[in-house]
Amino acid sequence: MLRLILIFNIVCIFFVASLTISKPGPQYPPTKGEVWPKPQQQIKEQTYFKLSPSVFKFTEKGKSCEILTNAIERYTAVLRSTHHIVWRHSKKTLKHAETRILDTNPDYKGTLEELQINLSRPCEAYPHMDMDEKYSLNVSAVSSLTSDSIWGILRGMETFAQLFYLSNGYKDVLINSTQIVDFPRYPYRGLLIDTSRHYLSVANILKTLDAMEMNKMNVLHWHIVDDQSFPYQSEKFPQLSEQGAYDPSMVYTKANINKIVKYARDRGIRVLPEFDVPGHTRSWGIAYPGILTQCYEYGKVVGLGPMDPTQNMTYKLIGDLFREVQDLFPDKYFHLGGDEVALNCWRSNPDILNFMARNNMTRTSELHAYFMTKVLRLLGQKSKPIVWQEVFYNGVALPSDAIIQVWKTIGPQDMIAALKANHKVIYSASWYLDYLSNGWHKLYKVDPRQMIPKRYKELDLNKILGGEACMWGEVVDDRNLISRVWPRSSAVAEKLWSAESPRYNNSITKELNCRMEEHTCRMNRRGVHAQPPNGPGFCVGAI
Ligand code: CP6
Repeated sequence: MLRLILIFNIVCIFFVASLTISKPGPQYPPTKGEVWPKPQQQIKEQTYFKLSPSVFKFTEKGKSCEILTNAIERYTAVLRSTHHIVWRHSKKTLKHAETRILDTNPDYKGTLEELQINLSRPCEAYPHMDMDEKYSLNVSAVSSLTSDSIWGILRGMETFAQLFYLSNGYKDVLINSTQIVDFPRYPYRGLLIDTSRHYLSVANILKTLDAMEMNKMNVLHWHIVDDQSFPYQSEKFPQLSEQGAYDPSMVYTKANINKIVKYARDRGIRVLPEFDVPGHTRSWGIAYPGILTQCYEYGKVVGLGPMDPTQNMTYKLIGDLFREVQDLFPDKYFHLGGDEVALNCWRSNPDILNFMARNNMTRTSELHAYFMTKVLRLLGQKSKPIVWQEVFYNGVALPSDAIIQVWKTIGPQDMIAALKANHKVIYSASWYLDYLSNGWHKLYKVDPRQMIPKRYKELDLNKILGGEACMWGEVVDDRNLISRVWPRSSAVAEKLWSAESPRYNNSITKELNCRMEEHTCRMNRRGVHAQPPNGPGFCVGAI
């Protein structure tokens, strides 16, 4: 009898559950004109304006520069294309509970004529670690965007574009009266791309930068070469890519890189180059086998491993190559990699063991430290180093301004260790996009500073500069890059920009889902083919 009741209960639960989830229409209707990532402070009123793209203009009231004129051109096009959705749908009737807002509505305040842009200080040439991204935006009868910095203006223009929403069955583009003061929670909000495991076209990298701009991310970490291919075309060492690239067409020329760096700069995005040494360098060894270590098994050479730290030629090539790269990438930081070094290959090589003995080293981790110390010196004054966490753990004497990138532990331990040693850190362990099980909610539950237990009062949490979503390229090429990265990286972007988020509950989750639904559709309308975030739904006007 008890069993029967239990079965009856289970059947009932299933029945009720299936009744509640099978409503027609989208499960999470998109919000209207909500900004992603959410601004720090915002007041939104009921009153609203209509966009008429033939009337509306951005006007420059303060300082100006090429970055600003380019941004005005770009966002004018965004507003026009939003408006094009209107005429594409102007013959359709209202659907899915759309309400009609009439011009006679007392909340209607007419058409929006202009946005005044008040930049109070001259533009900087390139974005940088300490860039000021704060802005104030006021949408009213006289609308204005104010910032001390061109980077703040760029962030504010993106916000402004996102405040518009389609209404009246896609027949109108509206914007509510709004006051926003906004600034980032973390200064470093990065995305890693890997162009060695699969080549990514320049066009696709530019598309990625468009998407980053829409999410207020500010660092493209370009893991440009690795074991599998060497697509960087060097002027000093052309054989590296002639022999190490997958195909002669799959290279990045100096002109390609200049274009990417400038495109990024125009969007307030830094391009951080990574040349990962001494591991992950197998492709360098096609043209220059002498710089790699011969690995031994049972007294025989079985292949090539990490760079050979005992050869002067290794450092000569690295030094000359890095100087060239430093001239090409204006960023103050340079990522040296230093992860996953096959120390057992070093240990297998009699010449290396000999070198270690001569230099009083007993462990291969000391050799790793020796190598990194020499490479750090090769960087000179021109760049500051970023390294993967192993470099720190293997005991390299890192300069105080070096940054440690944590990738191994989901928990806070590795960050705590680096902070205790007074280093700055970037966190990425929880934000690997390779794992398809990392859905956007899982990524959204992470906040690097919040992870540090309160008892570590002595740690300076401002030394956690931010984090990075990592899109390693083993199973990612031009065909699936964008939809794998977006909108999952948008979750990371909001955690790194917006104020600390409240604990999850049903209403917060629903609001989050609806905002994410709108943001994903917005990216698709602007040509970024992000995948659907929440299951069943629809997006009108995607291109
Ligand atoms: N390539 C390089 C990789 C990874 C790392 N470095 C990596 C390791 C583990 C996972 C994903 C990526 N593919 N050069 C480690 C930083 Cl799960």
